[in-house]
Amino acid sequence: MMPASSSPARGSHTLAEILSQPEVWRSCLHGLPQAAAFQAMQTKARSRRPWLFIGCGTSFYLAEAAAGSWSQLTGHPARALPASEVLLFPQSAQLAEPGLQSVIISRSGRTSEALRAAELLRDKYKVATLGITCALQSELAKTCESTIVLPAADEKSMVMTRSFTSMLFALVQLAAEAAAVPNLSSSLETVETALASTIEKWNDRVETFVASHTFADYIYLGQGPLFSVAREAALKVTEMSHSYAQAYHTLEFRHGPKSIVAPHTCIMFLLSESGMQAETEVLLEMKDLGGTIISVSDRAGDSVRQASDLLFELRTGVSEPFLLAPFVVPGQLLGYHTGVKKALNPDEPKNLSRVVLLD
Ligand code: F1P
Repeated sequence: MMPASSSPARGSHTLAEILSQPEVWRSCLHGLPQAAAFQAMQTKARSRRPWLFIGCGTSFYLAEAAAGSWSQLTGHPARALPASEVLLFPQSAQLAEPGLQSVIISRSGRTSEALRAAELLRDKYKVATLGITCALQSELAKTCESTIVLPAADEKSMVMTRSFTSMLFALVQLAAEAAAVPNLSSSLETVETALASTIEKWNDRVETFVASHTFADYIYLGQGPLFSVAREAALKVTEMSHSYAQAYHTLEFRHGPKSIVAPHTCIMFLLSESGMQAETEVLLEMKDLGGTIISVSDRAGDSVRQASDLLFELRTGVSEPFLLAPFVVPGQLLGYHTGVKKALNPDEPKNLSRVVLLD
C-alpha cells in the first residue's frame, strides 16, 4: 500500500517498488520450489560442480552476491563475472572448466552482453546455462536451457530494486534447498515479516535523515557477499542522485581510502555476523575520524548502537545468506531520497536506459 504522506517523494513508482519488496518476495518465492526450472536445477545444485554467475550492472552485483552465498550454503565453488569479461576474456573466465554450470542474470532478459555471453557458453563451450529474469517470453529464456522467471518482481522503473532482491533471494533459495538447509521456509517468512513490519518506518527515517544532512562522499562497506550488496547500494545513490559513491571490503577501507573521512562523508556499514567484531572496530575508528555512520545489522551491539548516526536492525536471527536482500533496502532508500532532495526524479535517472542494447 502506498503511504498516506503528502510528500512529493512518495508519488513515484520507484519508491512504491522499493516499499513493495516484502510482499513481492512472498509472491515470488513461495511457489518457486514447484517451478520446473527450479526443480530441474535441484539435482545439479546438489552434485559438486563449479558455478559461474553472470550479469551486467546491478545484475552483476547480484551475480557476485549469489556466488558468495552459493559457496556459503553448498560448499561448492562459485564465482561471478560481468558478461563483458566472459565475452572479451574467455580464457581468464575459464569457460572450459569441466562440469561448469552457468547462471545468466538479467531483469529484462534483453541485455546484449548477457545474451551474447549465454550464446557463447551454449554454442562454443557447451556449458549448461540457467537463466533468471523478471521478463516473460524473454530472449534470455529462448537462449538458456532453462530459466527461472519472476514477473511479479519486474519494475516500471529504470533503476533495479525489487528485481535485484527477488532474483537474489531465488538463487539463495535454490542453494539452500540443494544444501537441505533446515527451516528454509521459516527463514524466508521471518525475513519477509520483519521487513514488512519496519520498511515504512525505515523509509520515514531515511527521508528525515536526508533532509537534515548534506554529504560530499558516499562510502559503502561490507565483507563476504555483503561487499557485493555494498556495491549495489553504492550504485543506487549514483543512479538516483548523481552522487559519487564507492564500495570497499570493510577492513580494506583502512588501507588508504579512509583518508577522505570527514563529517560530510556518509559511511554505510553492512555488518555481517561472521565479521562483526572486526567490522565494528573499523566502524568505531571511522566515527573517531568524524565520519557520519549508517549501520545495517541484524542485531547491533551496544558500541555500534552508540556510534551510529542512523541504525537499521532486523532482529531476525536468520543466517547470513538470508540477510543479503533486506540489507540493501536502506541503501535503496538513501539513494531515492537523496535524489528527491537534489530535485531529481529517480523515476527517470539521467543518462540511463532501462536496457543496454548494443548493435
Ligand atoms: C542490467 C542493467 C541494470 C541497470 C540499467 C541498465 O539490466 O545494467 O543493472 O540498472 O537498468 O541495465 P538487466 O540485464 O538486468 O536487464
